[in-house]
Amino acid sequence: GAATAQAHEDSKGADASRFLSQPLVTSIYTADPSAHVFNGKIYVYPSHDVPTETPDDDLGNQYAMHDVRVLRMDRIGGPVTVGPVALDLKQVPWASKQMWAPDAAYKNGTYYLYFPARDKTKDKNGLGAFRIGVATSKNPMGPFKAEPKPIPGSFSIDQAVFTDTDGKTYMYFGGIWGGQLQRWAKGTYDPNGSDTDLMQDDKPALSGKVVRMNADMKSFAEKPRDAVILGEDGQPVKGGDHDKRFFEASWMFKRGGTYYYTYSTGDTHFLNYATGTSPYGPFKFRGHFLLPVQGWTTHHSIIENAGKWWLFYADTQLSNKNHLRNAKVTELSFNPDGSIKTINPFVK
Ligand code: FUB
Repeated sequence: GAATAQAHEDSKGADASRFLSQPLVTSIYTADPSAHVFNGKIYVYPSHDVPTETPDDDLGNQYAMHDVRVLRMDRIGGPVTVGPVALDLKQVPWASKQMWAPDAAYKNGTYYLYFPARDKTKDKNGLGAFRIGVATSKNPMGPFKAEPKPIPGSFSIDQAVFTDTDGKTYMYFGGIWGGQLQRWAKGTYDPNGSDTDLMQDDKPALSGKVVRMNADMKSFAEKPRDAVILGEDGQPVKGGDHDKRFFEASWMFKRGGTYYYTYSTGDTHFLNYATGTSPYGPFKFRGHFLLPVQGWTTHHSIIENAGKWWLFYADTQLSNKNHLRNAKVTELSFNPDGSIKTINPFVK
């Protein structure tokens, strides 16, 4: 509406010429863009960032999103349509606040929207536990109708749903610090647990999670497993290795027979990739593919379209504020050995 259309004018943006690519849209703030090709069109399911007085903290309380709006384009580089509200937090019976990074999937005539939000419990900080919800629609732009409860057995944030070439669907999810993954290290939720990580720098880092979905696309077929990332020494990456270890923002894609597990390193602001021969991993660490953007968070998706590979990502060009981000897209290229050419989000 008019209020959000004006939002970016309240803040001073950065010099546009410094950036490799420009925002997909400027009428609303968008982040964590999950892109998909449905029926030949490109749909992006981003977080819809909103202004807030809440100051920045390590829990991410400044990310106060309360609805989802979908972006659509006929081709990359073409005009982008901003959809109406596709799902509002108020329509989700179990959720209290912070509707974060969404994703979507299609199966048998139905579109599925997945999203994390805090439930109505209270932890030591007076905040809910993150859970993952699902909502359905016959239209990729919504409106979506939410299930009354979160996905049973789901927790933490940043789910990404991947359907393999054999038709099996997997959800990758999790995030440490504000995403609470560390509070699930023993299998159940500790509402008094750490606000950051396990604080065991020389032990294996916390892993993101991977779980196969049932055919209903609304439930897990098994207990979530660890998506383990192995370093050059063949051992799981250590908790203290902040340039390599998983923080949040899982995204899986398959190229040839190789599974690319991609993720953010959070406090060191890299997008990394690790590859394997199974959707469950383990995944060998390969490197960074996006250097730090302007802004604290970095969260992306990768798709193939019109014979090329594309990286959707976000920065804070329009606002210069961590919680008011703008999604972007740029081409992603591979070397003959399958490694990804590292992208610098700034003009050299
Ligand atoms: O957008 C809110 C949170 O910040 C996301 O869930 C994380 O990936 C980070 O971008």
